[in-house]
Amino acid sequence: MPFVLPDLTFEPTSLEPWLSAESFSYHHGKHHAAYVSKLNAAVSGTELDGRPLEELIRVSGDVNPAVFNNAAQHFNHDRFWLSLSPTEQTPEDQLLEKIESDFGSFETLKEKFSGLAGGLFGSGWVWLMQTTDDRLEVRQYQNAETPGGTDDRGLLPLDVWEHTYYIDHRNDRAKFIAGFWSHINWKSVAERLA
Ligand code: MN3
Repeated sequence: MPFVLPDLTFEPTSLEPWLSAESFSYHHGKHHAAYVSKLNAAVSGTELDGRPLEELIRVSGDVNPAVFNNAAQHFNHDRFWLSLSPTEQTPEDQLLEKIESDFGSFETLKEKFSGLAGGLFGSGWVWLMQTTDDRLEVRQYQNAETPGGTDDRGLLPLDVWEHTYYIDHRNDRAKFIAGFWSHINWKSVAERLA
């Protein structure tokens, strides 16, 4: 079964003015779609055909960049869209308790995450992670690098490639990051907790 581009779970106009329908038409409709079609082309007719996405990420890491980059970006973008919400939410219950115990407060998590997102040089991602020893951490990932296929759990990603924010915010990455906090689907993030 080839991989398919997942539908967005919200109307593409519903996150405006933070991210516009035009930006989703490119970012979801062209960038993410291209990762999926290139991934299918790279595995088609090979021994990797039909393997699960996270397995493809694991086995292709250092040896097959055409598979790794497209598989990892498919994973990253799928989780990113699912982590977005048209309405502002806040973390609750077990997730909030873990944030407060591991960062001190939700505000400290926001500062730390925003700092790493603003400071990432070049293209990449920042993720809120749950490690195998059950600690929450914020990590930077360069380019297509991903927690997908690893033993740590990626809870909340932010895409800080320029293609995410250049249509709506031009070079103002800080403004894009500030708006992220009003558009997070914390219910979906909490479902990824182990
Ligand atoms: Mn992207």
